Amino acid sequence: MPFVAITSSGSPFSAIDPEHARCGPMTDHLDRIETLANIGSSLLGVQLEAAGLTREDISTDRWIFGYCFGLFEAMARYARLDQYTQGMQMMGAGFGQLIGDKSQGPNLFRQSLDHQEDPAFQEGASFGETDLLAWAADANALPANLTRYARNHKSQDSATRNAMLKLWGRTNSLNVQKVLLCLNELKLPFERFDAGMQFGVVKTPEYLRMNPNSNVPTLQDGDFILWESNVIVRYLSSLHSPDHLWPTDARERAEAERWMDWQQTVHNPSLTTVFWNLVRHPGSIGEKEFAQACERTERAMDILEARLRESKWLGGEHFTMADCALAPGIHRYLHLPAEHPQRPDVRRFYDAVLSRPGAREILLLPLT
Ligand SMILES: N[C@@H](CCC(=O)N[C@@H](CS)C(=O)NCC(=O)O)C(=O)O
Repeated sequence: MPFVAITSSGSPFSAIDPEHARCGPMTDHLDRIETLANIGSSLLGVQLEAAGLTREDISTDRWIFGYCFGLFEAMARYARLDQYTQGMQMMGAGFGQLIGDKSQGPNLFRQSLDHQEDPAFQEGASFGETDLLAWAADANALPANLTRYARNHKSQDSATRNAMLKLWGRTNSLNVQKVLLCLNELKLPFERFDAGMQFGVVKTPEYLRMNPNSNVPTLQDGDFILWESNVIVRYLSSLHSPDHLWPTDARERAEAERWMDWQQTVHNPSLTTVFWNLVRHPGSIGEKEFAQACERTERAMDILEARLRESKWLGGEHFTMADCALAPGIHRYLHLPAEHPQRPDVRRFYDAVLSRPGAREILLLPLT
C-alpha cells in the first residue's frame, strides 16, 4: 500500500522543508510543530498498518520504536527545528498522536532516549530515516525497510503472540538483566514491557495482582506468573535447557544454585548500597554504612575471584544459570565510578559472558 499523501497539494514532504512549505501559512512555531507532528504520526500510522503492525508494537519492539524515533528525528532535522526544544516538543506530540494518547507522548519520547544505545533501536532509527527520504523523493514510495522487518520478525499469528513469554521490567535493573541474559542465551522469543522506577506500572492494581511486591522482574508464561529473578532464571533454564543451563546432576545443580543464593544474600546487598551511593542517589548513604558496604563488596568479590581462578564458569566447566544470575552484578561492580583492586579472573569471566548470545545488548548499558 503506498503512503498516503497527508497534504492536499504536492508532496507531503513539502510541509517538512521550511524552504518549500506549501501546506499553508504556519503562523508560529507551535503551529509548525503541531503540523509536523501530525504529518509524522499520520505517515507512521499508515506505514505501520501497511506493514501489518499495531501501535502496541512501538512499546514492545525496540526496532519499531527506533524506526518511529528515526523518522520523527529526521523530520525535525530537515525542518530545521531547534533540537532541544522544538524538536523534542514535536516528537513528544508526534508520539502522543501516534499512540492515540497525547498525554503519554512526551513520556514515550523520554523512553526513546533510554534506548539510544540499543543496536535494534539504532538500526530501526536509521531505517526510519531512510524510508522518510524515499518518501520525500516519491510520495508513492513503499516503506520498504519497515515492510521487510515486519515480514521477517513479526510473522507470528496472534495465537503465537499470546503464547509468547512476557517480561515486565526496566533494562537498567540488575534483576531484570539476569532474566534477559537467560532468555537470550536460550534464544526464547519474548515481549518486554518497561516497568519500575521512572516507568511506574509496578504500583498499578493490574501489576500488583501479578506481583504484590511491586518490583521487577515479573514473567508471564501463559497462565503462569512468576516473580523473583533467580527463580525465573531457574524456571526458564529447567524448562528449556535441562543438562545445560540447569544441570540435572544434583551436585552440579547445587553448585550452580549455591552461587545464585549467594548472589542474593551476600553479593547483592552490599553492592546495592555502594551502587546507590555512587550512582543512583549520590551521597545518600552515611559514611560509616558506605565504608562497611565497600568492604563487604570487596570481600565478596575476593570470593568470586577465587572461585573463577579455579573454575571457568561459576557452576564448573560449562555456562549455567548461575552465570546468568551473577553477570549483571559483576558488570555493575566493574563499572562503578570507583577504584577497585585488579580482578583478572573476574574480568576474564566478564569478557567471556559478553561473547555469549545477546549478552552485549543487555550488559553494555551505562549504569543508571
Ligand atoms: N528479590 C527480588 C528483588 C527485586 C527488586 O528489588 N527489584 C528492583 C529492581 S532490581 C525493583 O523492582 N525496584 C523498584 C523499581 O524498579 O521500581 C528479585 O530478585 O526479583
